[in-house]
Amino acid sequence: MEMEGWVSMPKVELHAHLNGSVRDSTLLELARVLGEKGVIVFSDVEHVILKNERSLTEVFRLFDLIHILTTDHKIITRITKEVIEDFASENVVYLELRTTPKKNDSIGMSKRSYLEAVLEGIKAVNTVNVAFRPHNADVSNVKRSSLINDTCNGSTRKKIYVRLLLSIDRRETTEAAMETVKLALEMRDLGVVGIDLSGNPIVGEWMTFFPALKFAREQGLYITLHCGEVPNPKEIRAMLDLLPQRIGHACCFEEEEWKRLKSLNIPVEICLTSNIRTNSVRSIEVHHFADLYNSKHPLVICTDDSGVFSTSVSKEYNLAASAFGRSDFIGACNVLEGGKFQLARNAIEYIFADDEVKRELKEIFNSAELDQ
Ligand code: 6MZ
Repeated sequence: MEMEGWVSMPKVELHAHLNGSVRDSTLLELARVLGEKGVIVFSDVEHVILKNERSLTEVFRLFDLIHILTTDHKIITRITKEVIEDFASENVVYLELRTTPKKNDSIGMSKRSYLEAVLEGIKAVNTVNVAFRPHNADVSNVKRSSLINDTCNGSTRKKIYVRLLLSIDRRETTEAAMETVKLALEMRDLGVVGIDLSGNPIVGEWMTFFPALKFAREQGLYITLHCGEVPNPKEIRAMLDLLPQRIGHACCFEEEEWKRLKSLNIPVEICLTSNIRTNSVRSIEVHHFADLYNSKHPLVICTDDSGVFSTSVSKEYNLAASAFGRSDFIGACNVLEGGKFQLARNAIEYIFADDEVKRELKEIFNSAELDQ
């Protein structure tokens, strides 16, 4: 299938970090402004933003820079709006966007006010209709009847479902992690559905985050964990024992952990470009996507950080289809099996939303397929 085919196909994105999905043009604009204010030296950061190849360590250094650029509430609102519009423009019809609520006393930012700025960004989206509140929260806010397009004032507009996951950064303390979980619980009616554990995988101890994650799980929040982005068998086993509803990456699993993952049938968020660029996986030829796909393990193709890795969901599908479709490949698999849309459609089962949303998404896929 050509690239346009992947772009026009409806898609579900379940692993996207807000600050990793910012357009380069926006980052450069923000850097220029801070350069003029003398906060940073623009020429020093320009090449860092535009660089393509990055090790995992460099990626986390880049995040520190991005966080300086996106510090205030207004900018958080702006990037949220842009990121959602960018995903919608390539026909993502359901997006779970994750972000780490940040506290910054010097500018009067609390985790709550950070999240409120994100919610403002969702409301500011104007190229597409956004359904972000769970159905049972406020029915009037959600246009339930329509498929991919909503008719608004006589004109037809696209629609995207957005749900939020709050990330705990591995640099955080137990108390900070717990604060994030409590915030998620308070903001459930506003589209916050779950908790993610992310951040530099070589930083922090599992036991620091465990109390907050356990509490989140007990309270019925969905959980997804960055798991095995670097080798750490003990942590991987502890993570699987928590029975998260999904995990991200699963790059550095040994035989034992594979068996456990497969027996638990936990869906894996696969981020091909990210894994290759950061060297978590040596090359696409040995990527575990093929093994998981061939053993029919639940998986979903995602971007991770579309800005940082200059990718898109469509590009990730294209990469999977072209790389794993090659017959000379050890782990060859036909990503188009079951029809062009099947792999993307499978992701509906793993979303953190109710059956009503799943039903609507299936209809969106069906009608798009009929239009082919
Ligand atoms: C682990 C990652 C990540 O939350 O500020 N993040 N964590 N592994 C990855 N693989 C490359 N990519 C992104 O978005 C940026 C934050 O997401 C996490 C990191 O904690 C990063 O600081 P937010 O919106």
